Amino acid sequence: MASTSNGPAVRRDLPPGQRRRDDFPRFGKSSLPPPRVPDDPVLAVTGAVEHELRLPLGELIQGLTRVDQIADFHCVATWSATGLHWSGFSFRQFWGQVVVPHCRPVDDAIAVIARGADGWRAVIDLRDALADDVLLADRLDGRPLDGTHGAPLRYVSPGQYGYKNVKHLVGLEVTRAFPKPGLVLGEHRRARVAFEERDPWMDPRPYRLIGRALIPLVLRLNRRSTRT
Ligand SMILES: Nc1nc2c(c(=O)[nH]1)N[C@H]1C(S)=C(S)[C@@H](COP(=O)(O)O)O[C@H]1N2
Ligand SMILES: [Mo]
Repeated sequence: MASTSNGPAVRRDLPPGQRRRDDFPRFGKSSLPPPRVPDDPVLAVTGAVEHELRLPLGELIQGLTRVDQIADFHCVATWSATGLHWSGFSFRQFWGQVVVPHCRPVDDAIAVIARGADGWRAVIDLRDALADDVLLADRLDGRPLDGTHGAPLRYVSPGQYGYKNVKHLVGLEVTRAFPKPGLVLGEHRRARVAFEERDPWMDPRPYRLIGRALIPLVLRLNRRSTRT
């Protein structure tokens, strides 16, 4: 989209099939309130590794470099929130400085299964996990993450659809195989926004229509579950 001299300074196109929202609503499958954050939150690294690790978040962030990043967020149901300011730690640095030396993943590891405290899970191809812009984020827009957006720690991968951006992150399970995705609104192995990899089987066009139709219901369920 070309900008005119009087128009906004920055005007970018969204990825295919996406529509901008002005807000950043709580979304996702969960119609339950956000999970309670324990006093001493821990991230567990398990699976195809020599040594499993349970890492208190306070320790995890020691020795890692804080990274601030502005990124857009794209839900597979076609809404996008733009210009979110995340702060946290590079997943690649975490992998290289913590997971590889301390856990020793098997040579043929291909993915990690990221789990949220609410039972959400996403399988993440290591090629995507090790991209430049993937963060373990603990802050959003200048404040600690709240229950709405994934306290205390969130996996943030702007190049992939929202469903790979696991909130309330509690576990990373290293794996040698990619589990078979579900048949109905399943999880794409890569879920790259730029290639519109919404679903492992379904064409993106019908998927867009289904996603759009579901947005009001999912918003309503999420709103109801966060009302106090
Ligand atoms: N733990 C957890 N992570 C999750 C979800 C969830 O329900 N639980 N929903 C996913 C989906 S489908 C989307 S679009 C985003 C929504 O993030 P938001 O609630 O911060 O907008 O979180 C993703 N990560
Ligand atoms: Mo989503």
